[in-house]
Amino acid sequence: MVRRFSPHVLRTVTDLDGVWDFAYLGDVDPDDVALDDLAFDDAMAVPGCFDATPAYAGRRGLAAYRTRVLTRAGRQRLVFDGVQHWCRVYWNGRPIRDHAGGFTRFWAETDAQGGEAEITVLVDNRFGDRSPLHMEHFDWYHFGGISRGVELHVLDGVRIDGLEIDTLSVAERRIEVRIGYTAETASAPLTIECDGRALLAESVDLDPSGSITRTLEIPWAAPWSPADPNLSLLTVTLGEDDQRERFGLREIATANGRITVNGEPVRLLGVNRHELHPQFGHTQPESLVVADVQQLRDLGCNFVRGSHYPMDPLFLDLCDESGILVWSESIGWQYPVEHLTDPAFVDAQLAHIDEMVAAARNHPSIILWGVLNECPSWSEDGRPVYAKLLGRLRELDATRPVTYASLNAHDDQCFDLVDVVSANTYPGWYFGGLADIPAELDRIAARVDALGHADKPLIISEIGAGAVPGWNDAGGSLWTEDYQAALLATVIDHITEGQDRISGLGIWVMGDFTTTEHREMALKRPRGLNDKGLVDEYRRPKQSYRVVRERFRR
Ligand code: ADA
Repeated sequence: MVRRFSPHVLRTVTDLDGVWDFAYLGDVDPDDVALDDLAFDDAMAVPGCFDATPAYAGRRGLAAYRTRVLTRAGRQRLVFDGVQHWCRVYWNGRPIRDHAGGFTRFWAETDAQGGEAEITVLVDNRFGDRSPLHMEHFDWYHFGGISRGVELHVLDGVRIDGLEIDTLSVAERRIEVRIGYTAETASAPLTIECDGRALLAESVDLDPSGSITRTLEIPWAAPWSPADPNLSLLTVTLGEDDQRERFGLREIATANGRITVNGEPVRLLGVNRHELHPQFGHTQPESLVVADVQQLRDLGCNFVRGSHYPMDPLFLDLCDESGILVWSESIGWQYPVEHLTDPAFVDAQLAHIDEMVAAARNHPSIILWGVLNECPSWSEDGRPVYAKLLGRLRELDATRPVTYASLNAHDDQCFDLVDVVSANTYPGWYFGGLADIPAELDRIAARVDALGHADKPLIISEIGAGAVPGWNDAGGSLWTEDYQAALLATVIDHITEGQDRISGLGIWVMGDFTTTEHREMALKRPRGLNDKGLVDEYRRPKQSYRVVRERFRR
């Protein structure tokens, strides 16, 4: 797992990224698999998506990955940063964890003697009950595999399970630190250091599992802001275990229709970003992440929406360093009402939200949590699910506003449930022409205000047009780069110069990306790609890139 700091110095951590043994099993029930009978006749990169490789392109089925590791005796914690999209993890042939839902960190644990151990992971990229969060008709291709990094952590009697750092007051440089742990001893020494300075050293009494909370002051630390993204590094040791987290002192709030960072209103200008690539699927090689952040900065974006699932930890690290503000969203795309009212789906969403927040909450760049992109927020049956998921986000993290991207702001029934109202709309593309864009944006703003939400920030969370790279004609018709550039110029000009109510813009979308195999969707997507990108799928700029860059930088 590549990060911009080392989360552990004392803990024994083995990086398991590399090339693992691989077997594609196809349409097989994981409960019927006998590991001893498997013929591992191939090899696969970890992290990687098997169906993004030529040999398994387009396949949906079960696959097996296997590796071996030399370990010492102790509690073995296998940490996965994301597996697409259902998996069963085995330690020396014994199943130790099932997990559903990609894009989030989870771990599988067991006690073991030292020596060589065999790790096997069955990975399933099919749609169905095992993975209620994934549906075929989404507008992106769900690649399968161990798509993010894997590590083996070996732990002893006291282990740190989580470290949360919240800013209590920027003015007073005060933070709250919460340490989640599991312990086999009744007490242990605790130390906390920040930026190399000792803050605390004491002995703490421990329960078998629990949490320790301390309020601390870091008077030397400069606040984090988009213009000046100062970061601090906090180190906790508890017994023999340690954990380090990077964070920034900053407060996010909403006031007078704007999001504020440390009390300063910001207008969000940015793009939506998918983590997809024709050759790597959902896997994000470091060079790709670095290139994406370079382009966001070059465009002059101060904002990115992670559409429509939690982003790679390295991407978030680089946003922390660049001062780019992030909307972090749990997985979702136009789930029908029947899905939302299924208790198994709601449980899976809640577990996924818990994992998203646990993995990402210390990133100062994240200013907004989101759920359920374009789901039935217009329906009576959908509303309780919105209330439940948004409520869970608030319970987990009271320091950030919550939102969701509405499919149709004109009949939405859930805007009262959020801190920030967000609307997706495609004037000039799915309806109307270029001339209709200002009126549609104004109409959305007027409805939100008329509902009594004039004090809430309003983000146009998606707007855009398809452009086949290199395609132009004399008439500037739909699908040309000319038309896309003209549409985005009209949008940005209206938001930045025409009216002041809209507090944020997320252009759909940063880069072209592979769409689903679902026929109905694929027939609307030339080249099998959603091509509303400012850059193509290999990050080559279209005309719109220059038009947006010029305006965002103004
Ligand atoms: C929706 C959706 C996006 C994408 C977009 C489009 O707004 O949220 O994921 O599918 O439409 O390109 O039509």
